[in-house]
Amino acid sequence: MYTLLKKEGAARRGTYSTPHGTIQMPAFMNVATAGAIKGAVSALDLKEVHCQVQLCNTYHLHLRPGDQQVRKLGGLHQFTQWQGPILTDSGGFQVFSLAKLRNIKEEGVTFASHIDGHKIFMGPEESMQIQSHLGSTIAMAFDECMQNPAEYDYAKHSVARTTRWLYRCKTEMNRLNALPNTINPQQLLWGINQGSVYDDLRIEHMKQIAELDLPGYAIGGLAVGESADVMYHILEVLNPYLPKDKPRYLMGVGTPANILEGVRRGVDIFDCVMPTRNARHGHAFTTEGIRNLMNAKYELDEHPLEDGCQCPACQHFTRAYIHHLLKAGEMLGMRLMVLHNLYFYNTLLEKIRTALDNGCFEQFYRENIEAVSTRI
Ligand code: PRF
Ligand code: ZN
Repeated sequence: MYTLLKKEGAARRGTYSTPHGTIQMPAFMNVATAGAIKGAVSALDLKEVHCQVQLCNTYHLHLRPGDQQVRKLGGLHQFTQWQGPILTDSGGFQVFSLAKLRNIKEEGVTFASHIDGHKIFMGPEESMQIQSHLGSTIAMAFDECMQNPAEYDYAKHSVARTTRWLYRCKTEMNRLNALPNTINPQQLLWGINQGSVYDDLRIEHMKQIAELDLPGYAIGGLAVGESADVMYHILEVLNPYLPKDKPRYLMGVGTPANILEGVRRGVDIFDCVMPTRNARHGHAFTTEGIRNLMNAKYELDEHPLEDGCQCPACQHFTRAYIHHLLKAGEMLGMRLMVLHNLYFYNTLLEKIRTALDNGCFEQFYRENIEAVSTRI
């Protein structure tokens, strides 16, 4: 259940209670695609970096190790040892971005596995069944995330199908939650808004899916190649149509600046591979900007990644050491970078929440929006 605590402009401070704990919002989800954060980070580390919620992927876990296997092992919470909320993405996005040779029909999507090429069918029912086996806290609806740019006529046709898929997801989720031996009989289904870059399609779709009175709504199909301004515009257009008493999730977004802009336009929760992916390439996020630890200027630098940072990496290790580890291809270099970046993202959201609590989010936004994207 979502509780709105405070508003500043369109920005919302709220809480979302789930059977696996309460999420303080706005929040950032830490991406553990195949049940682990890339960079050798476990659920035990996630606590240290102030993570509140973990995101896993239906598509990846279905292919490997298989959702039936995760189910036999007690579900994702037991399997990964993360006891807090877990959101699983439906496969709707990964099928379109990763799989080869896909064929979309009314029933669902046939595609070839990116691992060994074998043919798989996934539709709304299959996606719900897999997510039910995984036992996540929140299951995402099975949608089509269109390529950008998408033709208007194609987008219109696709969104209508995504709506029909949502009805099927809801029916199937209700059936699965009522079965005996379901891992999480209180699994929550969140809907996903699509409509490419077309205001009218976005609004029409949002109106339709809001009628289902789902416990949460995501905005999908953004950050897929359109400009940031187009993304912000869609958020503004959708704002009046998003249910006020439900959380709003902007899928796959984004940079620290995108997050500040998203919160400012009413978004409650985000996920992104950026903190982990950039860490693996040597880029550390800091409040002063982005630091490239591969740079030779850090060879003898005895400062932590960020002065004053309380993350597990910065409390002990120097830029010089991490620079060396990255150069030497030591896994520890990546791991320390990932811990720092996740801590940065999670505490950025903490600072945003504190600013909202104190009625000074606009000031926080103005003071940080430039710095977070500077390269230093
Ligand atoms: N749909 C789903 N997952 C997603 C997206 C989407 O549109 C996006 C788009 N940025 C990221 N992850 N199901
Ligand atoms: Zn740090």
